[in-house]
Amino acid sequence: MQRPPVSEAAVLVRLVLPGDDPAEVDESLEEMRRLAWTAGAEVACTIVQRRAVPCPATLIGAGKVEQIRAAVGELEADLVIFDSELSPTQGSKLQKSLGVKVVDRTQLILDIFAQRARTNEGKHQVELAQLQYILPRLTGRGVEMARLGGGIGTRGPGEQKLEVDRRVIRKRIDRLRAELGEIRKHRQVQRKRRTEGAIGTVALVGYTNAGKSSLLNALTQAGVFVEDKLFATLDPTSRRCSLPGGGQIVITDTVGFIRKLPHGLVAAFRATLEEVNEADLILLVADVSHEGVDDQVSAVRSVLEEIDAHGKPMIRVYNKVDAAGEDTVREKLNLPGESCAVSALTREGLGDLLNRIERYFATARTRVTLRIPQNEANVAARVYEWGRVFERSYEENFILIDAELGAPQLGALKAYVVDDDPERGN
Ligand SMILES: Nc1nc2c(ncn2[C@@H]2O[C@H](COP(=O)(O)OP(=O)(O)OP(=O)(O)O)[C@@H](O)[C@H]2O)c(=O)[nH]1
Ligand SMILES: [Mg+2]
Repeated sequence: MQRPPVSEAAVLVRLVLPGDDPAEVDESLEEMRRLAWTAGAEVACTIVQRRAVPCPATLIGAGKVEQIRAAVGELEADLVIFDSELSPTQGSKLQKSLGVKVVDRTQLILDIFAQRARTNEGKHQVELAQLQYILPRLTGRGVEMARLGGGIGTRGPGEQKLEVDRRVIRKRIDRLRAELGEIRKHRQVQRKRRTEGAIGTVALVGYTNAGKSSLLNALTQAGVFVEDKLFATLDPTSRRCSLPGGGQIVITDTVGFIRKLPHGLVAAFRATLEEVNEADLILLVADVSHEGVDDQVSAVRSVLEEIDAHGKPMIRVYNKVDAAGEDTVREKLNLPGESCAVSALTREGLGDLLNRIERYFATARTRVTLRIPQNEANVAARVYEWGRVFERSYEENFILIDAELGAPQLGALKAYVVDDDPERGN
């Protein structure tokens, strides 16, 4: 993506509440500056307010609103960015009294996503998220719509027009959902084809800018777009990768996560994120050279929880070791759970990573023959769903299935196993 050429000047505002961790506040503000920059705005000044509770009407106090207004005038700022979620009324009140565009974190992220989307699927997902964001914020004044833009047409005042707008938007949302449903089905078919003959699938997930695409490129020569900006990747890319022992896996690069990722966005990106749900193994990629790496890992974990993928087998991959201190890397590797340190740039540690992946699939899957009574079709269906089937034959009233299964699934099907010979290989 080309960063938008017209640079807007922005004032960044943050409300700090008593429970907020100062380090987290600094990091979050720094991230907002990068998000703003990626979207095409330069933060000219940052204003922080400490308050015991948020002001219901405008989030920050009236005095602070005045101070921001003065700063906007002095700096000739085009917009004010809030490092907090604004309610619909707070947003419109602030916009009215400040006289310039007011955007919150969610809108900023949505704006970047809208600029980044290339494929039909990506564009549909972003539009769905935007419309879901706009719907509760529609007011008779129509200012809100104008500030988001996004192909829905210009707004006129009047309640009647508003109702029409709502209806049009709801219809469009239904339409997008239906189309995304179709895309999902198509994706499932593609996924099946893509993974044929592979011993497993691996998804790269992680904070935005952690180096997921760089890692995919380093492992597979995929030639995926890499950039030192946030959300370089929106659409998943899958590539085959050979393991040292000769087996092949399919690795998928996905959209990056960020803390406080808008909920609507996660829901809208369901088709894309299904690549993560469907993977056998997750590589949680983290930028170990980044100060806030632990917070970034927790943010990724919460998104994984949100999409119900947190229970999946996972290896933490600390990337960018070339740019990090040895002590930091050692400390991270000592944290509980399997982890390794790599550099997509210098290729350090990639061999170790591939060995770990190989070991996972070798220990995790066993090839067996199952003998299932023909009237227990649901059991046979489960084998297909859980494992990789090599052959199926019939013997009197039984179905014989030669398949490879993971340990937990094998446990559940133990009663049907007739031949357990891991030496047979794959
Ligand atoms: N020093 C160093 N930089 C790296 C390494 N891997 C990636 N980078 C840089 O980090 C930046 C982000 O890399 P990407 O691969 O685009 O990161 P990503 O996780 O795919 O990011 P999104 O798609 O935005 O979520 C780029 O500028 C890369 O050149 C590494 O091992 N070492
Ligand atoms: Mg990427």
